[in-house]
Amino acid sequence: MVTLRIILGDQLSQNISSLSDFDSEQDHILMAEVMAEATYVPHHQKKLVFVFSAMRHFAAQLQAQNYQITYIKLEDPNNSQSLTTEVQRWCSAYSPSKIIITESGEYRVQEFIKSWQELLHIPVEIRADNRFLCTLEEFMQWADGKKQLRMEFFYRQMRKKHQLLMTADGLPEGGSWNFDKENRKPPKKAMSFPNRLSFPADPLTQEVITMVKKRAGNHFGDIELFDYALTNIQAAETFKYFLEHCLANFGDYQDAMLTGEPFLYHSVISLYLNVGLLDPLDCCLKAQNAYQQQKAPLNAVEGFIRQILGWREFIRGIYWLKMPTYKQLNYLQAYRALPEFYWSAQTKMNCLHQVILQTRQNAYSHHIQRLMITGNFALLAGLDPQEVSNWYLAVYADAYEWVELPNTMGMALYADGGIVGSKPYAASGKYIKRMSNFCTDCQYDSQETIGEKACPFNFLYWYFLEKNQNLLAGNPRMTNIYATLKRMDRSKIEAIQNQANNFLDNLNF
Ligand code: FAD
Ligand code: DLZ
Ligand code: SF4
Repeated sequence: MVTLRIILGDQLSQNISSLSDFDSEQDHILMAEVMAEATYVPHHQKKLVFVFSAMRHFAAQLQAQNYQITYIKLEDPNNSQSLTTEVQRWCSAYSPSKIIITESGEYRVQEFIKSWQELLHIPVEIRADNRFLCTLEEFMQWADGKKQLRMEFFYRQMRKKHQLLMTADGLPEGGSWNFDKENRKPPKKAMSFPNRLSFPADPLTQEVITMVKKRAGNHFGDIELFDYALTNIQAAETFKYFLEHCLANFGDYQDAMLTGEPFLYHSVISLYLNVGLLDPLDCCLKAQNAYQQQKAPLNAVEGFIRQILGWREFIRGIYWLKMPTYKQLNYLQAYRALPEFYWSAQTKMNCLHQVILQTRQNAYSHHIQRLMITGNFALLAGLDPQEVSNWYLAVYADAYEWVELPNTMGMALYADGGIVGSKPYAASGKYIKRMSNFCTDCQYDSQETIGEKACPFNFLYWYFLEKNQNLLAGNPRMTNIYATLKRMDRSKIEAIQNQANNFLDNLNF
């Protein structure tokens, strides 16, 4: 009797739990490209090319090793365009005795997978996703009974569990768990960055590009110049290049932002990690090795490992701990519609213009651009968290709800009231001026708070603090800033409010 193994578009790893005991005599794999997954948010065209082409490359790799596999292309005439009905169609034709699948990364998908057993009258075994460094049970146990969940303490536990950057005495390498204060340097005047590896589209990818243009050509994003890695081998080459050419400077300039330099020293591997083309533990071990061989300093290596071992795992744990209600949270009662310029990039605010332009070109922007430019603006302007979340889910090649949602709702918008972060990441134009060169070419003046040339981040910053003081002033981490607001002249506050209201009423003009 046949066992059907299902592989989803972000499960492209041969070591995944659903394939662990594959029996080449009996078992069969099903993979399906479906419009339902391509359009539940209007994914960036490059993201669609990446997912579909990586799926096809993975299927070809399995076929070359004689795995029995059915691969449904988006344009197959019988494709019903939904995952559930494609599984149903295969089961009606071949009557498998059992279905095996690895749990989905998204609550939405996991819910319909759970319905299959009853719907299809076939046993469905849903296996834990073995591509993470912390199991969900382990995270739930860690979180149980804690008043506050803080990434830093979770991260220390993960460091000990995986023996990463630990001395033989069980202490953190270099005497400290976290070297963040040595990172976060502003960009220097003349900086040069290593070129990136480029993988020009092969015929298989060309076919996918043509298909995506036809089926989703109205979605956001440039499709031309697609050159992301599409196989585990190419992704490993990309990561090796990062280790050799970027890691040493990663820590220092992690938060810097520059016009025309979307990648700086970042790894640009999240899209590969999230679909299974790279393994997170392997990446951490290789980064540790670079430190041990004195190829990169501790602040860079610890900072990099913390992102993967700490933040990535913590964020996933929060998602599964708090869903489905997490998605509805709106602690700051923010209801303003997402302005049109998040799609068009047409705004006089140069920082937003540059970041949205890079997003349109690459389906990528680095963490501080997501957090302190597009996210910070959305926070200060009171944009609706669900609209903002859907935007982030659509525009980035690495976006899947398990990782996108807590980053957006929690870290960027404080819509969860402090589950992910201890205070809102609100900042004025002065921060952006210090960490980037965006302000040099802006029509606004980052030093001005009121008046025609005033930087919107400046007046929106104070407007935001004033508007939300009932919810935020009691936060001990915000005592100083509220003390400054309290000392501010009432007439200045009123001028700021007028300017902010006028600006927000005209966001789309
Ligand atoms: P690097 O800066 O080189 O970092 C290395 C790796 O660490 C990343 O590849 C990523 O896997 C991991 N990492 C770093 N920060 C985080 C974080 N906060 N959460 C989870 N993993 C992290 N990341 C996604 O993978 N998918 C998303 O949909 C996503 N949405 C985000 C939305 C917002 C509003 C914000 C503020 C952050 C979001 N992030 C998301 C986290 C982070 O911005 C990206 O992981 C990172 O920019 C990817 O670029 P990189 O691979 O060059 O990362
Ligand atoms: C993101 C995505 C897209 C665009 N298309 C497909 C698809 O056609 N078939 C598929 O199996 N998976 C796709 N995916 C990934 C799923 O949406 C993904 O499994 C969920 O987002 C869970 O993380
Ligand atoms: Fe952005 Fe203000 Fe700087 Fe302009 S002046 S780039 S709006 S921070």
